[in-house]
Amino acid sequence: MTKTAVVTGASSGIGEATARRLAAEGYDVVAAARRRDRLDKLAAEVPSITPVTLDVTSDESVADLVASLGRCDVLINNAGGAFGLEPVAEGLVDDWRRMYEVNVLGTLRVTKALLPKLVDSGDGVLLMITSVAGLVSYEGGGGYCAAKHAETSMTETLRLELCGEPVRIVEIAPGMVHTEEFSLTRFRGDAERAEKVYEGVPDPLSADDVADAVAWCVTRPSHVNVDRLVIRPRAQAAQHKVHRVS
Ligand code: 8X3
Repeated sequence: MTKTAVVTGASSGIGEATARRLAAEGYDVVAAARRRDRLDKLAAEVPSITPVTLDVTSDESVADLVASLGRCDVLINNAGGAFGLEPVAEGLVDDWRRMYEVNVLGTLRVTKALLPKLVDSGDGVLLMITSVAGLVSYEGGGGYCAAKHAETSMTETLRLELCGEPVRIVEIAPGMVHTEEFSLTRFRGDAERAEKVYEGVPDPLSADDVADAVAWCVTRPSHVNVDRLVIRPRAQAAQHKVHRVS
């Protein structure tokens, strides 16, 4: 029996890399995201990937995802993002609302909807892609750090509440990952500002590095729960300690 893995936010970055990697590991992968054109391209390239249009902020869209699934053995809650880098004193309520909608409430919505299938699988894995922003706060991180802290807390709570059920609850908290869109989204399309984040950093993590960690976590034996895996580039010893070369 081939296991099914659902990956949210699979149209780019960590989500796309994870969908590809889990397909390579032998899963039937449901790649879910809003941008269907990108998912269709991905599915055309990788036969075991099925595209599903998903907006995690919509109850209806999440219900459609569930209805499209036969089974779900693995759920990768990856959809999310950062909007803005203003200090709290200048925080934009709309940005914060979006960050809560996508990162926190979107994750809640998808988790609630798929938990019964994960339990029914008899050996489920629910994996949250959070962030080091869920563990520490940094200037300008305001709404993103708050949202990611909420996701981290949700993960810890789920692990307690599901103790005794056949579902592992795993968190991967990445540090600096250079993807095509994360910083571009945060800076509202300002490519120069986005690239500065990674300037001079010898080797930030790539989306594939995180996908590799995901694959390792989900392929451990069923009794092994990797509670939290913090993954950073060697050049980033801590949030504010980043080695850069000029
Ligand atoms: C992204 C990592 O450091 O920009 O989740 O918050 S950071």
